[in-house]
Amino acid sequence: MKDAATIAMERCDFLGGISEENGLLVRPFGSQAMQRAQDAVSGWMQEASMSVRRDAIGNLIGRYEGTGEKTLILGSHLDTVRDAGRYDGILGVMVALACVELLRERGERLPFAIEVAGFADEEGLRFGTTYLGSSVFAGTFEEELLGYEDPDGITIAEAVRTAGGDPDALTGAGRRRDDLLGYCEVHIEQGPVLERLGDPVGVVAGITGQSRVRVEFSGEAGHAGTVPMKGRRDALCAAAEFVLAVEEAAGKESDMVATVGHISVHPDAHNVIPGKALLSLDLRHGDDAVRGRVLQSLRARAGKIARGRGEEHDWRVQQESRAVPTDPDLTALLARAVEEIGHPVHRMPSGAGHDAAAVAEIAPVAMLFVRCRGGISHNPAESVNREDVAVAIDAISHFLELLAENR
Ligand code: HGY
Ligand code: MN
Ligand code: MN
Repeated sequence: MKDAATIAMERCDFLGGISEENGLLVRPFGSQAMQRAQDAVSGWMQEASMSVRRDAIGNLIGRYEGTGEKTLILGSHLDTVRDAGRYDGILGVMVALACVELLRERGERLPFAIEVAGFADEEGLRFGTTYLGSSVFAGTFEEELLGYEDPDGITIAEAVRTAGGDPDALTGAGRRRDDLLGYCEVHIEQGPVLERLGDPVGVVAGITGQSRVRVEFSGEAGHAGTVPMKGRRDALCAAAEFVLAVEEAAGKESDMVATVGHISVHPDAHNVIPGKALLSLDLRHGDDAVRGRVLQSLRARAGKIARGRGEEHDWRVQQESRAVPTDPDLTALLARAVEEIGHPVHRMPSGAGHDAAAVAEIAPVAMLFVRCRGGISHNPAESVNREDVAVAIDAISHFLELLAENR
């Protein structure tokens, strides 16, 4: 009989093979690949005696009934970045499912129901936003996002409808705070700290705040061979100057990170001076006031660069997520569970965003990090080992027992 950690790892491998493109793992919101992945997870949930549903935005939710009224939510996200690893998000859903399967094998029912959420969009790959799935779950979805378009001009509303959801029901689909005991998410650390400490798992103290901005510079397209350098209004040069300004600004602030992960030019031809350059800005810090100050200074800098080159620029904040501390009581119980199964408790911040940040709007949240090799993530080389996954399953199973004792 295979152990729970081996099964969880094998399922991550299987889901890692369900991609929208050949040759790399990419599973965006509302894609065929997401549908196929959810169908697989739904089957495993049903085998674990869970009822399964998809909510208005397409989050997959499996429910294991308990004997009390309240519900504990476990889970993470099933979407990925582009050229992703197979554990970011997915491992959290598989560990949650493994814990329910262990209860079912023992024929055990807890004094609360357990729901395992496979959120439909945490990365925001397709629409540049983040927490689309968990924000609907938390009742904080902003209606203005419905008009956001993906690179093919398809809006979120259209994508939700095509995937079988109901865009008109997104703002009202939030769960009731009173129904929920809390939310606990297991996620790979995506950093090197646990590996350096030699700890299999870590307890998350808080999740960083982030700003996602769409910045576009507009100059004048022209012939690469005939337009003299003096007087050009090259949009890509303005963007390049801004990218370095971002790196410089973040480097000056301790614990700040800033990334331009996407850039595209128009008309994107070897012999044409770029008339437009569109880039993404991802700015993060644990203190929202510091993040806000740097964001404003970068906005001013973008304007100054554009004016200095006789160009225009467009600055559009796609989304802001505040820094979120995890719930002290739930986190203390999770730390106790880790300690009682014999592992050191290392409390640590999360530089990555997680669905827990969105669900924290309606429920106490706690997070458990799992060591990952070299801290590598958002990269196909992402890797965890079976023993650490087994520790995570044991920790969450014991956390459930402690929570049940307290009911
Ligand atoms: O970007 C993040 O922090 C997360 O992976 N969505
Ligand atoms: Mn991620
Ligand atoms: Mn993630």
